[in-house]
Amino acid sequence: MTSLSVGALLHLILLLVFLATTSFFFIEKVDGREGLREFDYFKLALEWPGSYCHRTHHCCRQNACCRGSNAPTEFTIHGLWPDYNDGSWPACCGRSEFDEKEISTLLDDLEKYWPSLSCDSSSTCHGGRGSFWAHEWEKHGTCSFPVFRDEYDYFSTTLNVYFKHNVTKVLNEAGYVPSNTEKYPLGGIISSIENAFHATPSVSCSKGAVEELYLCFYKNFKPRDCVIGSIIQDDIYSSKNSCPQYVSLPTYVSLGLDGANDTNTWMPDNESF
Ligand code: U2P
Repeated sequence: MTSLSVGALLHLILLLVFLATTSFFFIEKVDGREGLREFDYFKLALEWPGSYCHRTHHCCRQNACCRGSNAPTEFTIHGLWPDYNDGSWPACCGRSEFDEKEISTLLDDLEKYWPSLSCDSSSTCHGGRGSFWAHEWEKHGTCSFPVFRDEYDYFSTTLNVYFKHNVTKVLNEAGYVPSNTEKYPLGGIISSIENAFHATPSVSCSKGAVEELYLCFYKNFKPRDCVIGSIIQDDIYSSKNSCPQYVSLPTYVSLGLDGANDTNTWMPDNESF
């Protein structure tokens, strides 16, 4: 009787340990809402429009690649991502849905510096689809608690951090100017950012062209390295995204919504008008 109780007790303890471990894993990696541990640092992800816009095969109003002479020619914002030091990150941490009214006073700046470079709508955390901003706020912004508590704070601070760290200007001043013929040493690009901001960025490429550049920050927005020791803080050096030793910063000529006159790659997307 006593030995049976001890055995049952041991089973119970093992079951409890198992449940505690698996539910922790589930909450942290899958659900990403309650019980989530606080993130470690921020990553500001910047997109190079010259690379992204080459993927635009049809035009629509929401895609900044379609703005003709007003299409972006400098790095634009992809998002401000709360990340963990182990290379993973939380996602979809809030139940509230994106509300554009909360950031109405920021819309001009967001259109200019944080535009969508695609005609596709983005997934939201509530099973639907929405704007690029809705996706970024719901997936990443809601996980940046307690640094940000609302949408306005998240978007306005991200814009300010972006304005304070002008990567395009730093690269231009170092001679890394947009070109469809030049190739630049990746090490030189990284060093020029390091010299300007005193922290090491990371870079991702597609077909030998810079696609994204990441600046990393402590929670107080002081710059920090994106790479700590031997741990690379994202998957940028995976075979899929790795940059070669020499990379390009391609330019892109946008024909614009009304300029799709004689090219067969630009088909106005009627449902978007
Ligand atoms: O890298 C592919 C996508 O994974 C998400 N990502 C990547 C690195 C990181 O540190 N944090 C992070 O969230 C991004 O997803 P998105 O915001 O585009 O949905 C990134 O594009």
